[in-house]
Amino acid sequence: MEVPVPLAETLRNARSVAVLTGSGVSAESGVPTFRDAQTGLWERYDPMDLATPEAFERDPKLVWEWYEWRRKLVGEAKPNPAHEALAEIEKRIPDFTLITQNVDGLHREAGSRNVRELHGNIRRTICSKEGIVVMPENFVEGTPPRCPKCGSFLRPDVVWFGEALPAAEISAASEAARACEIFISAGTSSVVYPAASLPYEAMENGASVIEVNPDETPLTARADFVLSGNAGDAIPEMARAAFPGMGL
Ligand code: BV8
Repeated sequence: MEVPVPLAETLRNARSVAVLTGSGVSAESGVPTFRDAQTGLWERYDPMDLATPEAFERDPKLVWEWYEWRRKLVGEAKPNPAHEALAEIEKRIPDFTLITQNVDGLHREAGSRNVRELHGNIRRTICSKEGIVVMPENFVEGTPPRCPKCGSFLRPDVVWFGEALPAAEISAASEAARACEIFISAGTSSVVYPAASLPYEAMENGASVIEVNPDETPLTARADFVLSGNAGDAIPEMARAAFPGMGL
């Protein structure tokens, strides 16, 4: 993959960079993207229908089992070269924010430090009523298990469609988007809001926007640079072009 020289130079000299990642960045770790056809017994379900409070209300057992299946996939997944390259770039940029829509925790596992998880984290479980985190050893048996304090169903600590994003996360993400010189959008279909509005906030404040995606998205026509390829190839290439000494 050819990384344009101006892109490499802009990244090398940048003081502040914000990155938005979507499930395409975890695809090469074996975590299906959000719109991938689900496999196995989940084939007949549309994630958009299951990742909602209404679905949990209607069939808590089904939704809990879907997340258990995804949690197992995530548990077996390892960070891929895209996650690793982003962690390396962060070390070389004075002001770096990694904003992720992914709920798999792989960025932190790869060593990224300043991470904003807009849509929560599938590895954390909360009480569906009080919102407090409940550790697995304290689950009260059941499918879904129940809260040891109030007896309500437990649920994954993720943001469902129709639910508000954690205020601290989205405001920090928006601040980083407005302050950055470079905004990199990688592995996201750029259709889920309010996350998808972040590259436009960056653009409005004069940032250069780089998109990394094998396919076109609504952002592609607006991006200053487009690396049309897999994140696992394109992001390490971009890092090596910007920071030749980087051992990736
Ligand atoms: C909210 C957690 C309001 C759960 C997820 C306008 C403004 C505000 C809201 C809306 C709006 N319009 C519509 C809405 C509602 C809705 C929305 O955006 N709907 C869309 C579908 C139109 N938004 C919401 O409901 C949000 N909440 O706005 O609440 C509110 C306010 C106050 C008070 C109360 C309520 C909540 C959105 C969060 C939903 N939760 N995840 C879970 O994971 O189970 S979102 C879910 O989809 C994933 O987290 C994922 O991040 C997201 C988007 O998917 P992508 O990550 O982009 O993945 P996708 O599969 O779509 O695409 C993968 C991409 O990767 C593709 O482009 C592909 O080409 C590419 N790719 C593939 N392989 C690779 C690759 N790229 C690189 N390398 C590869 N190898």
